Amino acid sequence: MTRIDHIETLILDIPTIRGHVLSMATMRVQSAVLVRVRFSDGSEGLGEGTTIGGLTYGPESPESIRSAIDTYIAPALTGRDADDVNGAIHLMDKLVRGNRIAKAAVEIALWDGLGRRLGVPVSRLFGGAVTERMPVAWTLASGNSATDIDEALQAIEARRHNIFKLKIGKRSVREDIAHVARIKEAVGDRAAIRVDVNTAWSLHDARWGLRGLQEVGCELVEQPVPARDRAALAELTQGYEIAVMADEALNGPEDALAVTAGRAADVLAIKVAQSGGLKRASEVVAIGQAAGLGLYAGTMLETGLGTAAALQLFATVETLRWGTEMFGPLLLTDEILAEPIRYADFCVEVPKGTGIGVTLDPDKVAFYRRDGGPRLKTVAGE
Ligand code: MUC
Ligand code: MG
Repeated sequence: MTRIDHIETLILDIPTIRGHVLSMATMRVQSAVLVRVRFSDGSEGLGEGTTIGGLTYGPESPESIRSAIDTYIAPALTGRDADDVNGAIHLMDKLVRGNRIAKAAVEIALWDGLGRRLGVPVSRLFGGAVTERMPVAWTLASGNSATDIDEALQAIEARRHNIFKLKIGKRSVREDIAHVARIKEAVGDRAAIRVDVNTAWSLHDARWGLRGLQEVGCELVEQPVPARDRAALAELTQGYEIAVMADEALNGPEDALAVTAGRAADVLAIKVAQSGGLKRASEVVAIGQAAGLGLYAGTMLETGLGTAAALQLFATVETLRWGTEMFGPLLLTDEILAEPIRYADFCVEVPKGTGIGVTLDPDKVAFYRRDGGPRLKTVAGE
């Protein structure tokens, strides 16, 4: 029997190509937690658990993800059967409450190791890929309409993206609607425009906001109101034509069940990290499918590693009608994979190869690891 021998973690701090202005924080650095699992037969598995904007987005930080793994998860899993990924998932759920991103990072590394040992991609472990490429959105979040328009037009021209998610919620509703209108007017019918409010609006703001957004041709609004307020999400979903997508409200299958039962979204943004791993994300997919909701593959702005893992799962989903936002590596100033994920013709390509299908560039990992040099300053809540 192959056993789990050793689990190690590190944090990488990689600058972003520009300030990424969200309603709750401005990101200038992305901090990714990488996991390497070594197995008794000499094989290895890699995983990633990443969040956004320190603790401004959700309850886990890069530091808490790392310490949950080092202190609680790694000792519990060491010595266990390497191929028993389901057993590891159950044990993590039993021993560790919450901490979904930490669990996801380890679980991805276990699937990666299993795929490599079997000589198959992780998509095969989830029933097989139904596609090799998926539409990929880009997030316009420079904080400035003119810069966002330039970015959008360049992406359309390069045939890289024709779906844009605008980050709003930091300014007044009126200013945000004017910003969305300017961008929609500039791109016309060449691109779809969606927005993400990252929970910044009250229900009252959101009533005005959704009416304004649908009038200016925005097709979808993501998480306009706080995550816990499912009743407000339900009212908005049922009261407006514009599609309402749940993101922060969705932390795993239990939330997916509550959101669908409460008719509190038209679309589910499924994030591997937020769901608690590939398996739990696949359960969210199944609940969304059974409820007849729209499905969208969301990101936590992971590096190529976490992005590749997510692509392995989402490639197995026939009903990803709203596409993906698997663009994390493109927001970073540097590539940590030996072979980057490919983007072409408005799509992201699923990496080929065994496991999650990617390998790291060791020099880049050495360069960006936090404990190997001075910590880059993360700007949050600006
Ligand atoms: C989020 O809330 O969806 C995803 C894309 C992006 O730009 O930010 C993330 C977070
Ligand atoms: Mg979101």
